[in-house]
Amino acid sequence: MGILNVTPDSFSDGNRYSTLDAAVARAAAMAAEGAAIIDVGGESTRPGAASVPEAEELARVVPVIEAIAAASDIAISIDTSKPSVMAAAVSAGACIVNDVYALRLPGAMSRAAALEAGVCLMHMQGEPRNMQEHPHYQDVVAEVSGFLTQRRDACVEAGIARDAIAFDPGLGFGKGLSHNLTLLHELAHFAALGAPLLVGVSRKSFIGRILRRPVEERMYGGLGLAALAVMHGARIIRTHDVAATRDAIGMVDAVLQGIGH
Ligand code: 9MG
Repeated sequence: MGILNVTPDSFSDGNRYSTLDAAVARAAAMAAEGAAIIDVGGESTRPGAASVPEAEELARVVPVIEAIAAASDIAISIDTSKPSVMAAAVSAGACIVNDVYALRLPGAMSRAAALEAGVCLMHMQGEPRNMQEHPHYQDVVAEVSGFLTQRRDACVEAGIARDAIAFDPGLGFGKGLSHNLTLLHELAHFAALGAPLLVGVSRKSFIGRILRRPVEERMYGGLGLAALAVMHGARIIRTHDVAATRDAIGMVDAVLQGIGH
């Protein structure tokens, strides 16, 4: 899953028309590098990020999704928590809802059910504005997996097909360093919960903390974790660095498939 952030700071001059062209070109490049899904987001979910008004989020993502869908048949996911953005994105050509709130905002679950889209349910403690202030858990693996399975039950009850749901432990979302490392160590537990497992570590700050690297130097650390994640059963890796990630996980996959045995 290639990350396509459509926020004013993501493309050089922030002008709507050049941003649209640049975003579509970036999506095409990620598809050529081997992405199977393009994850389009118009609201930052970074720690401390403020929310974006609905009209602004719609204006950022809808033209980009329409243009990508017109140019190719790659799967498009919409990274949003707002029901109206989910609906507009699916009308524009998206087929997956990637919601860091796991459809907890009012109306989100019923809207996702009506759209018949695939859904990624992600765990987050708190919200982006404050999630890294005091993350706390008694048992992070049990709490995150309990949350995900409860949200799945609620989704199925609301009419979302069980096999349309993916899980994501939400690395970096309301987690301290030791929580992130424990979740990564225990990924096989999440992979065994009966839903495709999505993992996102690309450029995240806990990589920078361990390796003492600024954001632009975290790719190799992320590749190590992507390989570990696939080794332990992850099916989707959300990344900024598609070509490098394809190669890293392609090798893990070859070993797992027993090629050469
Ligand atoms: C939007 N977004 C940012 N990081 C993410 C992650 O790790 N997983 C998912 N599903 N979405 C994310």
